[in-house]
Amino acid sequence: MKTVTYSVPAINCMHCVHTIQTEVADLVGVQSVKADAATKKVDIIFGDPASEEKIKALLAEINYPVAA
Ligand SMILES: [Cu+2]
Repeated sequence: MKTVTYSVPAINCMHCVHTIQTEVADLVGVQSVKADAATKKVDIIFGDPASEEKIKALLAEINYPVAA
């Protein structure tokens, strides 16, 4: 298992939090996802077959791209 924290500036309300948590949790291999509207950060715990590339691609796809 791997833990990552991403900065996602587009998070600004509980709806964003809910969307991100629901979508990322659907990725196979993701064990936990916690988004925070105050800090605009997303904590994710995952293992195979999920990967940082897949998670970042998904976040970009749903219009919550990870800050570089
Ligand atoms: Cu929102």
